[in-house]
Amino acid sequence: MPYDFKSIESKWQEQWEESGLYKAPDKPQKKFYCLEMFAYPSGDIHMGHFRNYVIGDVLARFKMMQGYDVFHPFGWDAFGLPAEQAAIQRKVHPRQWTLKNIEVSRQTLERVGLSYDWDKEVITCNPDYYKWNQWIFLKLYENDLAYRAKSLVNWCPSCKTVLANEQVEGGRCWRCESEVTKKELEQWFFRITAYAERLLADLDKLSGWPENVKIMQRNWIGKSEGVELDFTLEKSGEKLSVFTTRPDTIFGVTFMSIAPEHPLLKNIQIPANYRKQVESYVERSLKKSEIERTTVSGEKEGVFTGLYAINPFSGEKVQLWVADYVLATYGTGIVMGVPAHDQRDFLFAKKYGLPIKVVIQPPDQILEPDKMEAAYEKPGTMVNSGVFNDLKSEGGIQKVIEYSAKQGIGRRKINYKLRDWLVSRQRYWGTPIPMVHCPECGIVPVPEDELPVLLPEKVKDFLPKGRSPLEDVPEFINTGCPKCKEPAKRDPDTMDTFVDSSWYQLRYLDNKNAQALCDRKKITDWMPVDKYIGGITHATGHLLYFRFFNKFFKDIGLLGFDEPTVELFNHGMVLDSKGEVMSKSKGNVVSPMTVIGDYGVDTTRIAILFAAPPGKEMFWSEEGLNGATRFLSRVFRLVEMAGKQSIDINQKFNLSLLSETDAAAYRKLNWAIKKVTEDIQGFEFNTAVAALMELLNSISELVPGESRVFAYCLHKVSQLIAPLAPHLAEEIWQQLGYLDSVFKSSWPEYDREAIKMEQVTYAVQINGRLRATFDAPVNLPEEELKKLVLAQEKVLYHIKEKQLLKTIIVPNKLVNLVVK
Ligand code: ANZ
Ligand code: ZN
Repeated sequence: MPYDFKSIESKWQEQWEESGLYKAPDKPQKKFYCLEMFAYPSGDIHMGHFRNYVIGDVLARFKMMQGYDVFHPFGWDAFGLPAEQAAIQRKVHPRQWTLKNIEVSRQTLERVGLSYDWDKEVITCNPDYYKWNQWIFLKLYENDLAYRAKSLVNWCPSCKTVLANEQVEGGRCWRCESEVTKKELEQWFFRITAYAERLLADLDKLSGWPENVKIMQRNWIGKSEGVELDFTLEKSGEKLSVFTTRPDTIFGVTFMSIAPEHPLLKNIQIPANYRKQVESYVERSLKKSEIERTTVSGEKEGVFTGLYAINPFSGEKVQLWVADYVLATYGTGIVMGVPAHDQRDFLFAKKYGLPIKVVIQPPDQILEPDKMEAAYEKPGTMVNSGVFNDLKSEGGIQKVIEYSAKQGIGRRKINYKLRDWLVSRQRYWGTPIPMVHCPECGIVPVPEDELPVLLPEKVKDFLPKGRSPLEDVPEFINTGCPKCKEPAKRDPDTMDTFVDSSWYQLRYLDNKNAQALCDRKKITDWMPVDKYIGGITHATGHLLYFRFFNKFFKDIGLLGFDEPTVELFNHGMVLDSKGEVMSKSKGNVVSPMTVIGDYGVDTTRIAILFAAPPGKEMFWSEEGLNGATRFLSRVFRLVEMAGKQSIDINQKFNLSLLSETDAAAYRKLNWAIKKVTEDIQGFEFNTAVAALMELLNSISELVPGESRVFAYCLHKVSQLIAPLAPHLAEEIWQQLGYLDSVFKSSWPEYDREAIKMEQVTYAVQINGRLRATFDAPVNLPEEELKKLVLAQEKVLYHIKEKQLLKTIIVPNKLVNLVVK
């Protein structure tokens, strides 16, 4: 390296900090809110984080130079399991562990010169932050959007702990491998389902979101339009409602299935000789995970209850089964089984020898139940369906629904797959739930002016036991009822950490406000977020909660827009050179800090940015670092050659007055300006770097003393490279004679005249005959010309299904194709 990157880096980092380069004005003229997903303070910043932050940093600096007032904050998602685990293993308090990690990580991020305004930092485990979680909780409660309900949780009887779904492996506890059971617990929920329709409909407004994320959210919300139809239990007459999207198959019902955990099962009289079987089946299925139960390919199991149900349309009597492919939490928890037209029902019927009755006839074949190898699930014509015969499925569905409504045996129904958000956790390290349980008054919210409810520092034991450790802290748990003032108990649970991350973008704006979550004016000035950058893993969890909270805030008048972020960008993963995920266990982790120590921040940035477009996965290689080193050294040397000379960087050159090499370099420069601008805008940073590398080649051909554009080009290069390699850019900018920061200079604009290309008309001959003509820029490189030829419709027509043997090009005149 021809320059000492260490001293350059620290020099500029200090200067930037001192001059307040990253401070956003209180009142922006032209705002740009650049947000990266905040970090879990685990103590080490790995290559994936680093890449994500660099992507955001490039954008923030670019926008600064484009004249935006950029708001670019950072913070810490500081509550959650790992801190607790560290506390249990290492006997340090979660707060101490967390705050120390934050300290170390913040220093790391400062050391790599990221453009964050640290004055706006948020730390979610601090009372001045989580107070507002509690405030939001109260508001949700006020609006009937926070409620308590019993819910089945995974329970390990030997660890005596609640397990998350991911902690259950094949029905066993991940830690002790004993069989997991289900336990009913009173839990807090947020009624996100009340927003299902808006969360779905507003996806259409998110033009700046990746299509795949929107599809994932759409599927997760899972809107399904159908009807509830009432069957009745034979003898007792008990109502058995089913939800179906295919009422046109009502005459094909040959059995019914009820979910094992359905409350009705406890109330209905199962004949004595069936009871044992049913009970043991129910117990077995409760151990399975939802995924095991619902995969289409999985074995469908069930047990007959000995009871029969009556089809309200045909009057037919069918068997009632308990089957665990039916989920208690979807629809009514009861399904009408139509084996001929539903694949799961088909497999079930085959397994247990239940009848198959065809009621939908396809247009092109006659279905025979005995010969069917799979259900026919597509629409068709209704048959064996009484008065509905000969209707097409679509019309039939409507007719059956109308008929059922008229008869009072059914009603139109829209269901969503989306479930309410279970937010209570029986853990220590989280936001206390601001509720009091009073023996007299029941559940009483803590008054707003008593917030925050502080998380007690001292707890006997952090080890989770399926009940919150806070239950064992008398000073915390015992309190007075806010209503009747008599002794009462605080809610012992803490909130899911996804609550913390659902609104942090607002707190950044006003992180010291003690009166409000965020000043309304600041929200109006800065929100919504202009670009949100983060991993695809958050497509349905975090990003859905984030949108839900924004809509709720709108409803309570905190803000005035529907969506928290206009544009979303998912960065790719960082893999090792063999394409494997970096992980401690594989021993292939490359620490960004080591690399930065050896090569410098800018070189590391360029290596990362050049290796792949930000949205794609990136393979880490040392080779990339060497390439980046050569590139930056070259920039530095050329600037040294240019020396200090004052130049009007806003001037334009007249191409016809320049020498041939100067004109070529000037053209190249303006192409590069156009390309770098568009590529940064379009998150194609790798090709932006490539364009600069090409530009350097052209500049290198100039003779500094003779060329009229040599120095001019380098002034522009310093600006163009600034978002990508900020320290070097600032250094050479100063060497070129500027006193103020390069980030205060305005982003270069290209000279339209210089990139105008003369067009020429090519003739295309195919096997010697003129077949087409087309226009192309003069002197187009051969490769691009070939692509252009093969995109011509007439050419395609003449060579289709033939083999292209040879392409002969006469520049700016003729393309000759030989095909066979
Ligand atoms: C009868 C039927 C016949 C069905 C047919 C389909 C095809 P979506 O689109 O996902 O909403 N179903 C209803 N509740 C269920 C539950 N709790 N657990 C498992 N399956 C359930 O699917 C709706 C369909 O899923 C419903 O329509 C029902 O099966 C099943 F030829 O009813 B159908
Ligand atoms: Zn009370």
